[in-house]
Amino acid sequence: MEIVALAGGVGASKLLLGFSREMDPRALTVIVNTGDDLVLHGLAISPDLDIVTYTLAGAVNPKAGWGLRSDTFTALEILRRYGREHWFNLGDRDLATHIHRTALLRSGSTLSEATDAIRRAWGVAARILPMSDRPVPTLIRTEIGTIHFQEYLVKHRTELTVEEIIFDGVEEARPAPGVLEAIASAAGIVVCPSNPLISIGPILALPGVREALRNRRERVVAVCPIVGGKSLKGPSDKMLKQLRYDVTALGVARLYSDVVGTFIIDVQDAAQQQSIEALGIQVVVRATTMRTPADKERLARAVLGALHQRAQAGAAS
Ligand code: FO1
Repeated sequence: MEIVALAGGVGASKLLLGFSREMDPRALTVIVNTGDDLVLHGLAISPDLDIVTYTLAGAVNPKAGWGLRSDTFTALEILRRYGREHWFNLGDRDLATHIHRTALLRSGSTLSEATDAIRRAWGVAARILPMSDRPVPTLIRTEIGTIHFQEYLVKHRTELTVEEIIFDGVEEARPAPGVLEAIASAAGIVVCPSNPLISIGPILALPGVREALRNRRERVVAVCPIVGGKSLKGPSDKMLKQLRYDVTALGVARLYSDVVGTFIIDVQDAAQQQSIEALGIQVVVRATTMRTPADKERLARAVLGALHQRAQAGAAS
């Protein structure tokens, strides 16, 4: 069964690791947010693509969820000495990936091609697609002005107030080759438990993606990233609140109601089941926090189970 997953970074990659153990990873295509991408020190950095690749390769720093295991930060120290920006923690080993990606892009490769070369070098069997080959930086309007998402997240540690989220240039961008085709042909589509506003939001904002998902709504299963009114990972809760969305599973379900047929919510939020079902979404209640490898595999099995069920219902009707 060919599965497509829409993914951000750390939260998504935990579930993806579960999938890679519970199914043939060659049947998995991951469409990754690139709104977080930035250029620093002349290097093209794609945090979410790297988080997904390193995680599936078993090479991610397990504590942070980003960067490489056992990395050191000597180059960053020297960049600091030179008076260069050093708020974004680029590890020495991780730098090799950014140098390689930048060189490939400079010699004419697309981001899709560079991403494929990197995941092959790490021996990752799943297909990893950037959402677009064109940069679509996510900008955050705050009280100090409009800044790049990474500046909001890392430099300002999410302490500024989010007034607006801008996907810069998204109207002119196109989904990367294979993105719409993968959505159209997959047996099942998973929306990972990533930030709905700044991880899944940029993918959905690309011309044609939302419509492609709407056409497959019955086969789309999302895992809720909000549990008990809090983010599983990152600033989703804070951002939802500041932009006046409900910080609940129901609030996220409303954002996804046109594209998602099944929503997996946590046992803590079971009381919201009926209100979510009233949106025309089927609800599955499970333990969704992923701390251990067993948690990741259990949730992956639950998602695959829901997808199988929808595929069978589709075949029967
Ligand atoms: N996240 C941080 O919170 N602080 C960092 O200094 C940081 C550095 C970094 C370097 C490379 C990389 O691939 C990711 C990095 N991240 C860092 C994580 C990343 O910025 C975010 O988690 C994602 O963009 C959100 O999905």
